[in-house]
Amino acid sequence: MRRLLLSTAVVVFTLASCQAQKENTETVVLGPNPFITHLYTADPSARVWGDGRLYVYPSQDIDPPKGCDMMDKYHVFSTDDMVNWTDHGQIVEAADVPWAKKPSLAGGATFMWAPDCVYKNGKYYFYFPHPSDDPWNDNWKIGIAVSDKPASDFVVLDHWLEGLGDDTFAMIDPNLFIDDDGQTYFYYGGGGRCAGARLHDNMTQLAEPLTFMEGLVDFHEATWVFKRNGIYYLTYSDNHTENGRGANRMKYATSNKPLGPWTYKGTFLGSTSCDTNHGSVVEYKGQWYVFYHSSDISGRGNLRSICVDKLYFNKDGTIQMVQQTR
Ligand code: FUB
Repeated sequence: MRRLLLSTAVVVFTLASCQAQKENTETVVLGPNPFITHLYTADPSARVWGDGRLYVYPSQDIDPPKGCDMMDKYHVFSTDDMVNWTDHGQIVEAADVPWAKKPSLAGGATFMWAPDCVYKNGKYYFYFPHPSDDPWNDNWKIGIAVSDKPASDFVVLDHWLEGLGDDTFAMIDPNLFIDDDGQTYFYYGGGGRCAGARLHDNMTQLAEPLTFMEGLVDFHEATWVFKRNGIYYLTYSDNHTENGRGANRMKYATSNKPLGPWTYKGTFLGSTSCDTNHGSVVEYKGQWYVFYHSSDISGRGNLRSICVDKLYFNKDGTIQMVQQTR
């Protein structure tokens, strides 16, 4: 009898929490896009940490822009309701990077492009790409800043991520993925190339040489890896153009292993008002979201603003086309 009562209680509790999750999913009404309007932000990497908040780590386009040369001064934003966002302020800037050969970079360019952040061993690791020398596009390195907190007190390490190898052409858009067994993977994606490798548990060295990802179609940049129901997903931006200008879309591929080979699945986010596209995918409070950027505020490709929309999966795990809202 006691066991029956207990299992009844478990069923009731489970039903109640399912219901709560369903209600929560259905009642979230997102605010207007772009959702950060006081700064120009791009390349949003969204993460959910143990404090129950969702954090976004984007890059910042500095006005006036000079291509993407003058990007700098990473800020962190967070929310607990997907509507009200806190700007936690700046965490890292180019001037903090001890190994950057700044004077040699054309026109003092700061080149702080798309970052990512992960939590491991009690610390937050913030990874960012930055050129270490001229010619800048052949000499990208991945910098690391570490903190005990998700949105402040980051200290840039005096060395870049070790083990990247000699070929660092277009080594931009770092992305980190931690699998269920605790193994961390590092990926980058730029210049039409996407590579990945296991990361050492110290989070500052690759544990093996980078290998290029197989099976991606029309890959341009902006790698993002996540796992859902045992399926690994790799999302990226393509090379699509329209009317003679960039109009990149987000595509994805799936695998049963974190380093592929990958099976191409298609486009899930169409072009925005921006030449580039760069997104991240995350589940928060029972709802999946895609973060990306547009030029809806500025009308200029190098002054971008971050956006978020709901993401839906079909029963077979494929991703539905995102309805971009404004
Ligand atoms: O923001 C600079 C670069 O533009 C990023 O690294 C790319 O993904 C593209 O968004």
